[in-house]
Amino acid sequence: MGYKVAIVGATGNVGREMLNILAERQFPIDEIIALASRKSMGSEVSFGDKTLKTKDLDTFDFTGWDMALFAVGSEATAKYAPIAAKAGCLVIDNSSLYRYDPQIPLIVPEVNPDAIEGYKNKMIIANPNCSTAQMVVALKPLHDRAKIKRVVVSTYQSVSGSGKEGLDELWNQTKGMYVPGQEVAHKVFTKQIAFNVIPHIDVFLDDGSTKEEWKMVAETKKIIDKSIKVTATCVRVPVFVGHSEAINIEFEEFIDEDEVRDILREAPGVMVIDKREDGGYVTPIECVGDYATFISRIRQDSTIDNGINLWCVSDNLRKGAALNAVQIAELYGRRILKKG
Ligand code: 11C
Repeated sequence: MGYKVAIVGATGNVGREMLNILAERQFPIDEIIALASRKSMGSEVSFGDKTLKTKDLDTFDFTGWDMALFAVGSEATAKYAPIAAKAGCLVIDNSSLYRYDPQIPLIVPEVNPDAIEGYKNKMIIANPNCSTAQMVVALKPLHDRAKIKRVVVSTYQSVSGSGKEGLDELWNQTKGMYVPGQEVAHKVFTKQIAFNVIPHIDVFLDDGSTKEEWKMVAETKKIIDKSIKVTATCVRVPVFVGHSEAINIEFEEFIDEDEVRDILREAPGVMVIDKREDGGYVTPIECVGDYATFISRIRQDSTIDNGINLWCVSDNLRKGAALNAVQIAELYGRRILKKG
């Protein structure tokens, strides 16, 4: 016996990955439905070796459905998630709408699985921002050993974080550079992204940081420990898929680089690739389609007492979004619904 699962926003980058991952992981499904806005209705999406025709989200009745994985913007989530939740269907939401609501659990299953019990509050569970998800998977086992005081992180985020339009802009702008008269102006991004980097993701806040940077701070505190101080600089880079992060960690207690490597080798969801030689580290192009968060370049930071530097790479559409949502669905099935 399996579950009845709805994918909301099935035609987007993340919705399609959710379907791929549910099929890959053989999630126990009795019935699946792909939902989309009326304008995408009828489009076809793949689910394993099957093809699903998307149905109209607007008229869908969630009664009797176990869970709905939402991969739409905050506006559509605000409209439809309460309808699904009210019908008794658990919402696993990939937007940022509910993440900071103290009543709603924000879950990375390798890090804070026990937070699942909070599903009862509103029948909604939030999925974190992609740049947070991969970072907390690496930080948690180290925090458990030596207590983290402060994290300084710089991100190198791929354009797929901006959706299909971001992917198209990088592709067309790059091609256009070589064809006189076919140059493509920036639209999705605030400056040219081809052959460039842009230190700006999401909107600016009053203190000069961006909302993407603020999300990394607030979400790390909510998922791991509110005492951890985080300062972030988030940068968009001309990479299609895969976010990278240079992370500097200051601990309460001394921890040496070999122990960090050993702890991370054993940590769930983490893969350590760390050879001190040419190419002995992971780059974003190598993480595409993978489930793991890859850690490389682990080394002592000798400028502070208890410091470690590391490099962290993951597929932002998978661990950063669709995979994490499916892992939450698995956790909810295993711990709460217990079917099958
Ligand atoms: C990006 N991290 O790379 C963003 C995308 O809060 O879920 C995901 C935004 C979010 O642009």
